[in-house]
Amino acid sequence: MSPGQKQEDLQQLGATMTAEYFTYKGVLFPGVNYSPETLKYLENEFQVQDNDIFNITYPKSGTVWMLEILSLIRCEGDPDWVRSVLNWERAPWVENQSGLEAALKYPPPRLLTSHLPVQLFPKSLQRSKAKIIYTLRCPRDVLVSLYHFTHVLRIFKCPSSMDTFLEDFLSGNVPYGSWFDHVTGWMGLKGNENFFSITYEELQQDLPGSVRRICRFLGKELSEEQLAAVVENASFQSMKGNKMSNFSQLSDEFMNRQKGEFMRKGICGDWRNHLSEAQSQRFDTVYQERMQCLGVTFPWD
Ligand code: PPS
Repeated sequence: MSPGQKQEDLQQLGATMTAEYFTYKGVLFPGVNYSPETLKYLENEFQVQDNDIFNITYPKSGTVWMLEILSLIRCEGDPDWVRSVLNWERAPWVENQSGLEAALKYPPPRLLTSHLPVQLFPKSLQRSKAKIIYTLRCPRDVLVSLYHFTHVLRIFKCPSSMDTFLEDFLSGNVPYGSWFDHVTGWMGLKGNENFFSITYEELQQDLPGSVRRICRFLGKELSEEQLAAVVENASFQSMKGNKMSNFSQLSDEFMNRQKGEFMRKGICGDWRNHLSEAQSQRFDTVYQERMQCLGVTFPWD
């Protein structure tokens, strides 16, 4: 979600830290560091390059974890880069103002991040050989992680209760829109040779095996030692202790650290601690309705 914008920049923009949203083509976006102009430029004018690698996710699905894995793969397991450069500079979020500026200055080959739904993604992707890595996570865990994060990240509106947030999530009335649309949209690229999907649950279950699969997709060969270094440095504990990866460097203007932290729990199935039986059933009903058309089975199904 990283706005990656310094306090001074915000002041220059005349922006205040109020959690306002705007809608662009039916999708909700935070009002700070995002604008319809940037999204329009990105969709129509941004040039995707053949050697770009895109880390794409719906929010709270493992974005920053995958960003770390890709950064470490790029450096063959050497942690220098991830320990010295902020993650939102290593793989900027192209859809926000500061991320787009960084992407435009990024010397190729670029490592870029995005939460955009497929229909808002740069059109130039269609003519390119850029590689897309799409990470998904159990949507109930996404819901819970996002619920907590709305209290921490000040550009998000705080929901009044889990009940209201659940309904907003199910109807797509949250930043970046509907999880269901995002997943069905991006998974429509499955089978394309430049598209690779993986789940947060697979990363949790077998990180070395997942890193091997990602390397194969990227055409990158790592020795066993290098692979072990990627795994070690991308662990929850390593990332939690790395100030370039744990968002501790993001200004307090953005983060309300009294309410929690970015590296929260990093586990699968935490939704069981937060959703009531009734909420879980309500989720299930909509999930069945919306996902049956996809014909893909996920680890959480
Ligand atoms: S964001 O804000 O959309 O970019 O967030 P995102 O990075 O997609 O998701 C944040 C959740 O990922 C967890 N996380 C990890 N889990 C396991 N291992 C590692 N290394 C790791 N890094 C980040 C993070 O804790 C958030 O999940 P929750 O459930 O809130 O703990």
